[in-house]
Amino acid sequence: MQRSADTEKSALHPKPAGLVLQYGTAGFRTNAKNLDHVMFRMGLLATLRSKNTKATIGVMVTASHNPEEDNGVKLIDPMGEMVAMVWEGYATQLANAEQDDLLPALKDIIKREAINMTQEANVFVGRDTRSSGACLSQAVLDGVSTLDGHSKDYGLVTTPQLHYMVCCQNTQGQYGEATVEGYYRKLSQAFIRLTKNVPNRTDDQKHLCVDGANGIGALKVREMERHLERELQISLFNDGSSGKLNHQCGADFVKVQQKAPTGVEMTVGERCCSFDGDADRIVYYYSSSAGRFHLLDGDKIATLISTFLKELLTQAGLDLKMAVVQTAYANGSSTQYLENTMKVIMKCTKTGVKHLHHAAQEFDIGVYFESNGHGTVLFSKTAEQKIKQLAEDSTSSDEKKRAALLLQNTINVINQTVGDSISDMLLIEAILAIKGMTVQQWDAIYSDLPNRQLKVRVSNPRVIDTTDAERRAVSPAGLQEAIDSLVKKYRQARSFVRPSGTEDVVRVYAEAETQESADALAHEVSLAVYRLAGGVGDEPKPLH
Ligand code: 16G
Ligand code: MG
Repeated sequence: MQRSADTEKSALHPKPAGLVLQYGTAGFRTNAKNLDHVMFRMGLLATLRSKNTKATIGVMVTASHNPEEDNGVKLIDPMGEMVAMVWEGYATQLANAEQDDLLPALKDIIKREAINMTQEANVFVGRDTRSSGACLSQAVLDGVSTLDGHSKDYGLVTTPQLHYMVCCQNTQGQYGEATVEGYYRKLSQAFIRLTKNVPNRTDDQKHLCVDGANGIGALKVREMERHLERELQISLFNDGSSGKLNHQCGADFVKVQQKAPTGVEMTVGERCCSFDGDADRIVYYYSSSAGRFHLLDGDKIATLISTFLKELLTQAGLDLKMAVVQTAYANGSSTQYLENTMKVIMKCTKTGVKHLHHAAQEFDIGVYFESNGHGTVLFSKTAEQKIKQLAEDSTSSDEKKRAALLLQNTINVINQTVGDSISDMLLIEAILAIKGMTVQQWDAIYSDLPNRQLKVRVSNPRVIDTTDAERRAVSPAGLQEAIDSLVKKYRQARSFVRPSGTEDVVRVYAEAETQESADALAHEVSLAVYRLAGGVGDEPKPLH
C-alpha cells in the first residue's frame, strides 16, 4: 500500500465511520452489510501473515450457525489452525482503523512483525452459502491483490475443508491433496476401509438421516456421497433447496432447543445428525418409542471416540498418552464417566476451539469436543509413527496388527485441523459399525445430568472476570460466593457464569439432579448476575 492507486483501492471498500468491531472467539461476525471493508482488510492482513510465516494462509467467509443476513470471517494459520492470538489483535486494529488511518495501521503491523514485503504471499479463500458471500469474498481477494499476494478462490467450501486445504498446501501434500476431490477421496477411502469388513451390516445400519442446516454441509455431503460406495446411505434433509439457512434447523438449534429440527422426517429409533451452517459442528439424536427426543452432543461423541481409541490402543499394546479435552459446559456425567470409569486423562479449557485445540496438542492423542458438537482428534507425530510401525511390523500378532490398521484408517478419516461435521460423521458411523452398536446403546453409556443455559443482559459483560477455565468468577466481588451458596441448595449441582465471546451478554450454565432444580438454579444465578454485575432491562423471570 505504498502507491496512491492502492489507497484508491481501499477507498472502494470504505469503512462506515465510527463502526467498531471485535475479532471475537472465532473471527468477526455481524450483519453482512457492515463487512465489506473488514473483508478487504482481512485480505490485506492475510497477505501480511503469509509473508510473515512464508506459508499459505486461509480466509473463510462465514457466520457459521448465525442467521443468513449475517456474515463473518475467520483467518486460518499455516497448519490449518486458528490464527495466532496476537494476530487477532492486529485484525481488530485493522478492521477499526478509520479510512485515513489504514495505511499507518498496516505499517505498524509490518514494523512490529518485521515483515519482509518482498516475500511472496499466498492466500486461500472460501465461503459458505450465504447470499452475501460472493461479494464479500471478492473484497478479500481485492485486499490480497492490493498487496501483490497470490490467491486461490475455492468458492463454496465448508470451513473445515478450507482448513484442510491450507494444511495440505503447507505440508507439500503430505497431509493430503489440496483439492476438494482429494479431501473426499482421503476421507471416504479411510471410511470404506474401516467399515468394509464389518460382518453382517444391514442396509438399515448403514442408513443415516442428515440435517444439512440448509447450508454448505448439505451441498458437500451430496458431492461426497458417490465416493462412499453405499457403505453409508444418507437421507439428506434441509439441503438448502427450499428452507432458510440455520432456521429451525442445524446443530446449534438442536443443541440449544433440545429438540428435533423441522424438515427432518424421523422414524422411531432412527439415527439422525445435524450439521451447523459452515459444517464444523455435529450433534446426533433419535426419538424413542415414547416420542421422547434424545440428544447425543459433543460430550457423548467424545466419549464414544475416546472409548474406541482406548480399546484399540490396549489391543495394539501401544503405550500412548491419550486425553480428552472439554470446557466447563461439558455435562458433569460425561466428565465423571470418562475420569472414573474409563480412567482417561481429562483437561478443561476456556470456551473456543483454539483453547481446546492447543490443550489437545500436548498429548500423543488428544480428543477434544465442546458440548455444542465442535471437535476432533489430534495425533502427535510420535503416535502416528508408532502406529505405522506396528501396522507394518511382520512379527506382530494378528490382533495387534488389526488394531494398528484400524488406528491408521481412523487417523485418515479424521480432519485434524479443526472440528469437521463430515469427518466426525464418518468417524462416528465407522465406530458404531465396528462396535456393532446402536444409537440407543451409545446413548446409554451414561445419562446426562439435566441442565439449563440462560443469558443475562448487563451494561458491560466484561465486568465478569473468570478463572479456572471459566468455572469460577473472580469479579465482581461477591458473585462467586453467591453462586457457591446457591449451588449448595441442590443435589449434584454445578453452575458457572462467563461473558460471551460472540454476543453482548453474560451466559449462565446450571446442572443438577432434576430439570426443575437445574432450571431453578439457573434462574437464581441469573438474578445474582443481574444484581451484582449491573443488569439492564427487566429482572430475569423464573422459568416456571
Ligand atoms: C464460537 C466458537 C465456539 C464457542 C462459541 C462460544 C470457534 C470456531 N467457535 O462459536 O467454539 O463454543 O463461540 O460462544 O471457536 P459464546 O462465547 O458466545 O458463548
Ligand atoms: Mg460453525
